Amino acid sequence: MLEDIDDILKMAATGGIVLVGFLAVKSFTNSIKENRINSAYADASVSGSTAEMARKLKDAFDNCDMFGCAGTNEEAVIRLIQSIPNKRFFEGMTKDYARLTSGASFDVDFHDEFYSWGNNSSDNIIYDDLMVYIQNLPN
Ligand SMILES: [Ca+2]
Repeated sequence: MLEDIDDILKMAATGGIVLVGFLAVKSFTNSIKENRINSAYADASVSGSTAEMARKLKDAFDNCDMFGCAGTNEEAVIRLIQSIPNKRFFEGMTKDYARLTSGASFDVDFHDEFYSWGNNSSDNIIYDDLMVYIQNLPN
């Protein structure tokens, strides 16, 4: 009986250590994630950078101001995509987009922003046109 209690205590102690270890690792990775996002935001303040483009596209997707969030700012998205000079810049932008959003995919978000209201809408045509534009970017 005493041995059983001893085992239970040992198990509880081991569980506690595992939990503390887990929480320590979690808080460590969270702080790394925060630092990454903060440095991405610092990069996004550099005019003409891929990070700035990523932030502007994210802002246009969300289209929020102090009064709330309106629907996607399609005109801004079109203008921004059409100002991307080449594939290399686009790829850098998608990496920065992930850094700014804790790992969200630009491609998935971009698709969702324009395809969320069902098929056959004019939004889909805008998306398809912009995808053609992106695919035809020079390297
Ligand atoms: Ca939106």
